[in-house]
Amino acid sequence: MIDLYSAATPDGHMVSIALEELQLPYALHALDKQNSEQTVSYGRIPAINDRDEDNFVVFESGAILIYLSEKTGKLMPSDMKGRSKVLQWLMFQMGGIDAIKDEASRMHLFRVMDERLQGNEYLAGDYSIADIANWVRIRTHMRSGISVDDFPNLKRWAQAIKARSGVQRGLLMLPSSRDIEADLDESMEKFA
Ligand SMILES: N[C@@H](CCC(=O)N[C@@H](CS)C(=O)NCC(=O)O)C(=O)O
Repeated sequence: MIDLYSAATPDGHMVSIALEELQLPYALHALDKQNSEQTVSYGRIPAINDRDEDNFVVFESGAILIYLSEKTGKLMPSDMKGRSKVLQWLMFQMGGIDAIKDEASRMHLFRVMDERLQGNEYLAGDYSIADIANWVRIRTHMRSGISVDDFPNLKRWAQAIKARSGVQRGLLMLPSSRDIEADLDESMEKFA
């Protein structure tokens, strides 16, 4: 059993979605992101504690996704190049999409993803932790009214991931405020 310490933030949703997609049993400790002292790792969320591995604690959302993938042998291939591709797109989120500061860099990074998704169903081979990590961020960026018509492949990919039942379950585990969810849904519809 895994303890998940998390909140309704993109990084928090990333981990609840991965746990749902992997169908791993977990106990959710839903915390307030402003007041996350009850977590197991430096007062930060998301974090997990794997009770079956001598209470092994992992923090940082990207590291948690890699850990869960390696624990289950799913959502990331084990061959060197396949694994590298997933890690490249995971790091693309951590260092790029996650850190977008202005409109020009956002447009650039969306263009990179759109080109990648032209002729590729997912970012790195089969559906993987890289798709989950990028999707939670794209979802929140869509709230800010980007010109979506320029990114047809990104649109198709975002809709396909949204439709996954594991993704929906992962979001529902940590509901955002009603206003935010309605806003996100509306943006996602416009995006379609
Ligand atoms: N890079 C981290 C970001 C995590 C993060 O910023 N967590 C915030 C809430 S969204 C937090 O725990 N803040 C409390 C603190 O740092 O003391 C990840 O991806 O897990």
